[in-house]
Amino acid sequence: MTYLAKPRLHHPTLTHNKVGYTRRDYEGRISTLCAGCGHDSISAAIIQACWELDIEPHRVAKLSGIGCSSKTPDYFLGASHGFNTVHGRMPSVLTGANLANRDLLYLGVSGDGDSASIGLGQFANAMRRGVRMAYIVENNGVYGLTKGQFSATADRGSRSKKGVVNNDSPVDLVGLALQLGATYVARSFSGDKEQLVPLIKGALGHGGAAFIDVISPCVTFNNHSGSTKSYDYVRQHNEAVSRIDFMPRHSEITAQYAPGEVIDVQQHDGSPLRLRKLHTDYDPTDRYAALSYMNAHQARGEVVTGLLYLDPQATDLHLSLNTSNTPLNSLGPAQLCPGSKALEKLNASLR
Ligand SMILES: Cc1ncc(C[n+]2csc(CCOP(=O)(O)OP(=O)(O)O)c2C)c(N)n1
Ligand code: SF4
Ligand SMILES: [Mg+2]
Repeated sequence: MTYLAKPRLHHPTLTHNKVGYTRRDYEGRISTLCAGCGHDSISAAIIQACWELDIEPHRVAKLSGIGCSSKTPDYFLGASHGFNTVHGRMPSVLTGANLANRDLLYLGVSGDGDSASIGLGQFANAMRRGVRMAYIVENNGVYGLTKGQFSATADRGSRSKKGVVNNDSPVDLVGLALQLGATYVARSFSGDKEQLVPLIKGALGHGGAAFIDVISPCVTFNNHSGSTKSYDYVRQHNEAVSRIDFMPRHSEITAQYAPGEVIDVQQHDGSPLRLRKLHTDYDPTDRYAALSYMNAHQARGEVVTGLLYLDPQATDLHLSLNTSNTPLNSLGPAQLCPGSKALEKLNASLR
């Protein structure tokens, strides 16, 4: 069932993007997730973002762990590189792949169990090191694949489908990403494609560690009253602090907004990004103010969404390690193994 291929035929009049692909070319196999699962909406948003950005599918590497969320890379970007790793281990495999080939765009897809429970250490270190990637957590507050146990992101006081109350404090991945040094941090909702698509585009164009926590309801195990990750709860408590407009590379920003409400930034890939502040008291360029704003609103039961923090001067792991500009997988034997004389010289410089 997991491997249902989609028919390749499609309508000949489908619009092509600048690199000659239709939206269908960014799809994958037919999803086997439950009908209505939030994760499928996130896959649709990723497809839309990559098509609109004119990304050639072979330039993307999509990596995931284990879970319903981690199955989703099979359902989008069927022509891209993919690696379904071990539970909680996606970040280290992504880091290794990124170091070997810096020319690809890295998309990490994970679940709240995958990243906040078993993979918390891996998540933390990838953020801390500034690995250049768009890291998306499809957060439903439960282990969907193993039938609905509370995950580490379940809010204290929230109830399981059978009525059991969660007494543990939640891990807030957005708060952690902010503290650990991620340079693009956002929260969104799978039911808000208008907000999510530009956030994914911004993350793909970012020059460092970009993290998006997407609340993505599990319709089978965590969509009842008493859950804080249900469609109804998030719709009623969603407090968007910002919207972003993401323009294709080299395009001119023409829209006008009230002064003081807008921040224009040039992303790593040259695409202009316009951040519209919806709350005047919110400062998305101040990491610590963002953190305390989030905590204050969270205490009131609000789900703060939007681009929460952005550092346009972001740097990444390659810069801090001073790696070669040529991807390591493209270096020839002479460069990789320059011989004993070069080794002696290097050793002498370290004495
Ligand atoms: C090492 C290891 N431990 C436990 C499991 C069992 N397991 C598979 S998926 C999963 C949780 C998935 O939860 P999450 O990441 O939130 O994804 P979701 O299914 O909710 O999208 C667990 C515990 C496993 N596959 N491997
Ligand atoms: S069990 Fe939950 S997370 Fe898994 S596919 Fe079904 S609705 Fe989605
Ligand atoms: Mg989950």
